[in-house]
Amino acid sequence: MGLNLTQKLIKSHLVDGEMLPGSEIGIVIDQTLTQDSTGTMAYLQLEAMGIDRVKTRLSVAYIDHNMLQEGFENADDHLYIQTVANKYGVHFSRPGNGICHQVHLERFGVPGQTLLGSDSHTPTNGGIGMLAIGAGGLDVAAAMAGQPYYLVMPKVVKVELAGRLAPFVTAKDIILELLRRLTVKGGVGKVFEYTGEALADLSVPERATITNMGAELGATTSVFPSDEVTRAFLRAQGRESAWVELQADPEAEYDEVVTIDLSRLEPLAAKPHSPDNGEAVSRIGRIKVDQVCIGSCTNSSYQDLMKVARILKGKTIHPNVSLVISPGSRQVLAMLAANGALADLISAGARVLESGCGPCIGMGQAPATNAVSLRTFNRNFKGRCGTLSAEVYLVSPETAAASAVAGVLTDPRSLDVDLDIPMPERFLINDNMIVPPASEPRQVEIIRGPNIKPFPQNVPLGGSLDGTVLVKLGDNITTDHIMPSNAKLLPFRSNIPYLAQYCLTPCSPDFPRLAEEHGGGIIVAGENYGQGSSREHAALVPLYLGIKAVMAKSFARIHRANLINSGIVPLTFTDLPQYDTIQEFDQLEIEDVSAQLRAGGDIIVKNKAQACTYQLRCELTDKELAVILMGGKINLIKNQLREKNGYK
Ligand code: MIC
Ligand code: SF4
Repeated sequence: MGLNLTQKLIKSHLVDGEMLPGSEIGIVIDQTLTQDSTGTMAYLQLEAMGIDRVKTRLSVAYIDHNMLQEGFENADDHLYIQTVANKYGVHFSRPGNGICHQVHLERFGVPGQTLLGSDSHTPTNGGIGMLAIGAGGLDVAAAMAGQPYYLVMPKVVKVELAGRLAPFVTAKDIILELLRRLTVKGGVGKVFEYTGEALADLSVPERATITNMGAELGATTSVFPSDEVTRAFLRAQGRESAWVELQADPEAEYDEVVTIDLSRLEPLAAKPHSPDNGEAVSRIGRIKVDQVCIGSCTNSSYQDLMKVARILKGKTIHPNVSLVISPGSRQVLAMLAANGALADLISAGARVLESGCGPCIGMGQAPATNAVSLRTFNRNFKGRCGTLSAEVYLVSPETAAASAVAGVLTDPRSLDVDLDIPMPERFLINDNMIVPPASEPRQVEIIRGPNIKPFPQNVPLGGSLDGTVLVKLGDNITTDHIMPSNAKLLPFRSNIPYLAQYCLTPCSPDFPRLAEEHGGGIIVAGENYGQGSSREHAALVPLYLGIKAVMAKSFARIHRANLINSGIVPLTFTDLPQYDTIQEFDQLEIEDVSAQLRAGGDIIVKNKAQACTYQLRCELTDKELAVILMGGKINLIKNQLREKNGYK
């Protein structure tokens, strides 16, 4: 039997377990990336692990999220990350150099290698044939310390791309179509592997748009083969030597197959407030648009922005539209500046920001009250843009640019402009904003400003677990709900006590106060709890507030791992009436919780308020069980190190 590409990539890195879907496997991690909003925690945790130097082939720390420097906080975080990276053997990509995923694709990604990143869009580098997975900061820190990464062997979905895209229909429309069909939880436990005759037509940045937004399916990752298109991209980046050919065996088997006929696609938009809420632009109609944002790790490559510049050249944006452009990397921005396209954007009225995440994570450019904002980004969760009443639509750069001129949502197929932008023979290469690690680590002093606070740590799981249901939530709660991020809160990513005042407030404004009054408690939720970002703050902050367990219909992959890493028990309802009957403020108790978890069967939860019991599940692998019993991964790692070093 032949292997598919995912199996090949896993097999060549497998150090533990068997490649049977659903069973736990451990893989070696070649490369890691962190960004600043998750990075401070990851490096604090790395420091706590007591190693001298990272053990990976390559680790890079990016600064791209917290770029507004309203006070000392973000600058302090940058300095901490720069110095800790320098000391521990990590490359440092300075603020302004670009968004982690885009820069990594340009300058560091290597087909066939594994990449673990403390950001949910790490799969972007699957666009060049990497096995690139997003994880919580602690898992990334453990990988930097040389530990394998453990995950459940995913199912592999073959996505067959047939036919050709019509003019003005784009890679963004392909992934919006997949999301429309499969929903934001359709990819949980799966890897999406792209094949088919259309591959030859898709450039690396287009592939990366698709693998990037595969995160919104809840997928473990997405991957494209490494072929001549990949080789040409790496050659143009001066890195052809990194290229290897990689593809599935001809007789490879897959768990599922999805076929998309590209010739039948038309420009799509994901309507508010979910990336899977896609509909044809032509059907939504010419709604009035107030803001257009172009950029993010999904759609801000050189070719994307060149197309936008072509559409805008010689025109002026509509007087009622604010157009904001955040280029994906300094390479992209420098090339637009060198060839004059930047002048076309500026002349048309674009507000050009520095290279970074910017408005995508609510770092500025919050739209007006009730505004309609079109964005080329990947997430349109309610409130993420910084304005609760705003309506955010996710679209391609072509749709965004056409609409910025017209002032209404516009199908780009109405444009009369040549958008054939070939990939450059040679990108403008300048790595002078990437600081290599120090050769004399001992001389590097780690600088910690007052914003860097210690992270909360749990205690080993006791005999019984009891608590009050502090909140009962519905389906698809995102980590943006659990731990909101915006220009006001992002500066406090190293300050868990401060962030705790905002935990779950978009759903339940009193949640932090209730948690404090009840001395912690239990969260109840519906399907796909914790979808979206990898931020482990969505677990660390509840831990700080005394949350002991989350009971949900189902969990998103990264958030579930983050809960376990923090020693918070993730329990799953086995039937819906259980969820229906449970009420806020019910008193719950799980007797002998450690013994019940060890036994691995149903977990009996007593509802003391309603004098009834429920059977929930907590399917943990052996590794996860060990972490939960120890009260979190840091405790377990410290314990292992203590045993290794022979002291008690
Ligand atoms: C996001 O897009 O939500 C983020 C900000 O990049 C997050 C990371 C974070 O919360 O810091 C992600 O996707 O993991
Ligand atoms: Fe940054 Fe947005 Fe990409 Fe997250 S999704 S890494 S915030 S650009």
